[in-house]
Amino acid sequence: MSDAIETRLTQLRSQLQKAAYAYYVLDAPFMEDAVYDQLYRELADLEAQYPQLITPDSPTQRVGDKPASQFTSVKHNIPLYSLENAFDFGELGQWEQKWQRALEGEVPHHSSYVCELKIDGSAIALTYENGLLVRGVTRGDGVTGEDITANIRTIRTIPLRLNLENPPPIVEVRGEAFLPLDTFEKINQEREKAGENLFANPRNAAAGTLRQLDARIVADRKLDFFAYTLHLPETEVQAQPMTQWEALELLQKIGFRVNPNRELCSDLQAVKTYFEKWDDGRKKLSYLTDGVVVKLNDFALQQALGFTQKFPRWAIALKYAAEEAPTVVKDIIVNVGRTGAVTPMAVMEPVQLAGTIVQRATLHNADRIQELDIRVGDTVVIRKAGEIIPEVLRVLPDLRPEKAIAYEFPQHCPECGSALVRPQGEVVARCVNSSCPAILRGSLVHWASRDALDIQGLGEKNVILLIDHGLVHSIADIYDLTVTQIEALPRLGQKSAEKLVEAIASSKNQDYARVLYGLGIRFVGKVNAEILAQNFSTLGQLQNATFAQLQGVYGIGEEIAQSVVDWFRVDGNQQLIAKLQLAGLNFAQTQTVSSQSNSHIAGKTFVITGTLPTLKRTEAADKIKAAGGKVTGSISKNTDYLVAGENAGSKLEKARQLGIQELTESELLDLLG
Ligand code: 1X8
Repeated sequence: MSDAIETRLTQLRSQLQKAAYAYYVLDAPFMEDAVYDQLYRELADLEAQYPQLITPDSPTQRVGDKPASQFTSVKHNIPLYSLENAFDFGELGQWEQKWQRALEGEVPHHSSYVCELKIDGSAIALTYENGLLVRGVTRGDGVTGEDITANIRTIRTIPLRLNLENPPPIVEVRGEAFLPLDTFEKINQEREKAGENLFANPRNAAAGTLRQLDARIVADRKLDFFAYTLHLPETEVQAQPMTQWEALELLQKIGFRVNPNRELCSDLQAVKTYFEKWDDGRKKLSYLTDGVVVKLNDFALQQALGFTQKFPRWAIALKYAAEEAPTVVKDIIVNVGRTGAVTPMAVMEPVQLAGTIVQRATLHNADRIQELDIRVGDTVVIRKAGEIIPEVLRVLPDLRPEKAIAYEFPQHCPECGSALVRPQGEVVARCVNSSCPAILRGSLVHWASRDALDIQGLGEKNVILLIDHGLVHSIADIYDLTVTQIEALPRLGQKSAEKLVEAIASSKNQDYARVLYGLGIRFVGKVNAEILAQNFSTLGQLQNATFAQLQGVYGIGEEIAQSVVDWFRVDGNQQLIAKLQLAGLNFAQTQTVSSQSNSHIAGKTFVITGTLPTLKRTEAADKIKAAGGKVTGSISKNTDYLVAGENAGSKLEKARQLGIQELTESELLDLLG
């Protein structure tokens, strides 16, 4: 009787184990969920009836039922080393030279490299005795970790029994436990609802989960695991893999999930290709990675090289530039822009982020500050996405110093002291004093910027010098500057003064659309300035245009039309125009365009989207306009051509729906002749 039951129990366990391996590790399930559940229930029922027959590797034994009161410290049999980091290919090359020099005169010292993604999780060491999982330990300080066996057992991709015929007495497997991104988000959503502190990132969430005393909570959290190191006893001569590549294959065979995105690379060039390929590819993965682990494939060479005090000499982590980083807020300041808009900024301890050192991040506006409840002294997580200014993503309240006081948004402009205005329903506070030095500074920097009047040498530093020394009180004043005045300023010699005066003078030749853009009228960006210049060919016409006339222009909406009308109503702006006109700036559309016009392009409307292979979008637009074409920002039925580069998104889709002709950059260049 008991024999038949034991046989059935063994069968059930083995079937369920195989099914779970196929499901979790191979990602190739062969058993219906319902069938699995039914077999599982049969096993659980039998075990309830015959508790003396329960084995520790039974699938029912993943979740223990009693929370632990604390974890016990365990010394690792073999220390868990960390990896040396390389932040660029130069450092990777130095590492190669170093290990090759260390092996000079020894065994043949060529080896291929194994590249594996570096998982952003928690390192774990697993011990199997006679094939059974007996212990799971955190990395700790590398020498001593904590026994978290009960929690480890809840991870479905960690086998409780090795899939090996005659398992060696002891096997150690190492790898990375992590939380999949979707699980991380779900956990944080639930924590938010429950009013609990949020985890800063999936790595913290994984580490926090592994140290949960109640394994039932851990089981709910759906941790996962990738194995990457296998230690067999030295006596296991036949079974011993010779390379890292073989070790990974063996790990997978005996029941572990091994990251599939590994590659054998014959040299550093191939490593570089792998690294670059995965810089994009990793963004589509369901877990976070922060680099590539490069290891010498040949175990004989690994052994010959050994370890330094801290690292293996035969492996290195080539890190991707971080896009999120924690840092400490030293101060909260506000910046007054050229429109008078007041933007709060966090000044932080400098931190490496996406390849640059960052010490300021935008806080957007007063509402956002209140939402974050950010305070001086807080530890925050900042993020940089693309070229956008870094922003503060969240505050880590557990790390807040006791004395931190809530931030109060200023009531007065920090530059001129006048009261800030925040109209009802708007999020932005503004300084409305038109002679505020901050507004003049911002306006002049914009006037001189590349897409506006493009005045070389008139960047923010020199603009501040000119204003602080009382040489400039309005944009128009720069046209009266003399070499003598400028060379008297600190840090500006005769040569640069002459150059600057020359650059200012030649800005008078810039076309009318650039002048319009340079005026900094709200909502009149580059594209709208072009449209306005084309439809109102002198500044006089534009100034006299009614709201209805403006709004009647294709591409000019209500908001823009109103903003233009409002701008011309301001006395100060009228004075500015008068002075600029006197200085000789271009206030009319020049007609040279038609003399160079190209019959394929002239009068046609273009939209440019995505990344072009050689030209910047602004360069392509300049070429089209020089040939008499029009460039607008959005697709409509009036669009003639869409010039599409890489990563063209919704515009391409819309153009296809409307049947608009698409051009590649080279087709555009052909049309341009
Ligand atoms: C750490 C990690 C390693 C690997 C992946 N992710 C990690 N976080 C790997 O080798 N595939 S190796 C490692 C270590 O040795 N400290």
